[in-house]
Amino acid sequence: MARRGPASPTDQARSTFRPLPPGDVRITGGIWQRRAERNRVAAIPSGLKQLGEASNLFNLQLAAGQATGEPIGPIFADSDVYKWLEAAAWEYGRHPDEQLLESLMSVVELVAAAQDDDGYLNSVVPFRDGGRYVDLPQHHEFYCYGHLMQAAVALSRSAGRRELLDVAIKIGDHLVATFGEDKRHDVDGHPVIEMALVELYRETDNRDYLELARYFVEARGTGLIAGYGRRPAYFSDRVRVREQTTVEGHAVRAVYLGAGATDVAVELDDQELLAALETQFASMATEKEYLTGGLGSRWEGEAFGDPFELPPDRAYAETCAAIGGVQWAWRLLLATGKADYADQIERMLYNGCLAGVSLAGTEYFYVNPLQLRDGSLADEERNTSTGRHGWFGCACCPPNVMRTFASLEGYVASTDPTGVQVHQYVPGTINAGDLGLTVETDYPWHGRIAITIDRAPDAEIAVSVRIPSWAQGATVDGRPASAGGYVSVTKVWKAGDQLLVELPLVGRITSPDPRVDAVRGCVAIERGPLVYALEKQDQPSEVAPDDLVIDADAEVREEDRPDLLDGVVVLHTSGAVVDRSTLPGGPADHPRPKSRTTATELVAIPYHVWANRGPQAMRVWIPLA
Ligand code: FUB
Ligand code: ZN
Repeated sequence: MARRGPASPTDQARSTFRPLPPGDVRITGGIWQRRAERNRVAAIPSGLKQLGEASNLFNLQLAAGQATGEPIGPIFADSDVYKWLEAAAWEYGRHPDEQLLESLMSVVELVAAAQDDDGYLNSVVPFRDGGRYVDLPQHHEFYCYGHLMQAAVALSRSAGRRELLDVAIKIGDHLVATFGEDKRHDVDGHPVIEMALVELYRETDNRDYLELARYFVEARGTGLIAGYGRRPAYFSDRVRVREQTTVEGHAVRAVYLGAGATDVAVELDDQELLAALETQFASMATEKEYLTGGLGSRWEGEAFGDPFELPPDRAYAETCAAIGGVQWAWRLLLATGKADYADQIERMLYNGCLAGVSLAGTEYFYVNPLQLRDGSLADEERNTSTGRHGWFGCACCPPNVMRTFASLEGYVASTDPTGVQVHQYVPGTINAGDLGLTVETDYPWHGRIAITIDRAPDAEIAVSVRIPSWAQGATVDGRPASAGGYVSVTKVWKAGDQLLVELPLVGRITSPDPRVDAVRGCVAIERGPLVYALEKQDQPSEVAPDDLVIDADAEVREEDRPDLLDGVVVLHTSGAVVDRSTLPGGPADHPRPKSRTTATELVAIPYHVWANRGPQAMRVWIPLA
């Protein structure tokens, strides 16, 4: 059985770094371990229950001829089942549990029974819309296939079970026979099939799947999806992928496409395509990404906005988009070896993704704004003023979080011919061939990271550590290390040797680009990789953050709070409360005379734990006094 995690390039692929196989990295403590454990113990079991209650499993029973009635839920309901299966499969690999395998295999059996003889599989479309592939842009048939293939690969890699892989292969062969330049020339409205087909190729060695993935990437941007009520940009279909310079349209679609196209570029050594994808990612990161790593500012179309259109209160920043951003960044990191991508993964994981799930692990945010106003109207279930939910009518995010938490180890480290690279700092062990490391740290709360060599080859080998771009003043073994990049220490290591990385974890004040009009005149507080937020309940007299301003030269003081929100470092700074009664009437957006303010302390918690004591007013960007 191949020992591979998600997104592992083949040996022939042009990839600077290679991921470590599952099991070679273990996370033994800290935030990630705690979240992953709750995912295992609480979220994954509750996810299966939700799939039953929301009728996703019933739909598959219908398709399998085991029930009668009409399918229920969104057209892409099957994808939630497949994402859950992927989560359960990776989790089984981390923690073999026969009961989990049994329940997951019973779902696999149902999925297999729902498949048509020629490979077609969908439990909703044929029942509801009278035929296969009649509306590919909207019907998500390939999207569902893609998630099934990813689950099948996960199950094959983590448990050596082929049952779902056989279903995936049948779908893959059916797609190869049906779609392509000289066959039906068409693509799905929602990417994911691209990265899934590349993974299926990696798992089966069948190059037809890689060729089909390449075809789907190349066919995009040729106007195939025009005319369905939405403009091509929504579907990332306005510009060919290799000619595109930014991200646009529906955010999850765009980042999944970026990730899949990167897989294709790496496997085919297509440097032109890879360069285009790097340009697109850079444009996203500098012009269209929230401080939290959140992606997609528009509710309308769940889409990227124009450059610098990043309103904090109306931010959409879907949890799935941050997850897709991590997947894309990881692929670019492996392909190029550039530390910026690991920085991005860190930002997205610690803020945009983590905020999407409750500390308990079983409630989720669909959208992740950077501000919730006091008394915000709970107009619909996605609005954060309704709190996190156990599931949604459109439940794309919850099982996406589950599969991410079940495969977190994959993002920690990698190898190249010179040695091992440590990208993310978590307590645990890293094994890369003859080299074994133990990492001890309380990061992201404290900046000391001690890496002890447990085993080493009898030859020179490099241990490379990432110095994040915010880490001005970092040291490695006491020597200054520049922020942004890797520091490599190459030598003949002996068991017991240590490498000490010290990252300066101090509160810092961040100013936005002046072109982000929505937060002009505001600043945010960050500490290490964490973005901080003011939540109403922590402020003196529980003043709503809407009424708070921050001192321009505010000093930031920190306080360890092991008792609060799973244990956090709280930040204190100074500012003032605006006295509403001194504000004149008249239109809110007219210039106003100075209002009276009263000095106060501001108390900030990590953004990712907000709304764990009930939804309440919160803000990341704070107006300067
Ligand atoms: O269309 C399938 C999923 O539903 C998308 O990825 C999410 O943005 C949500 O719209
Ligand atoms: Zn989602």
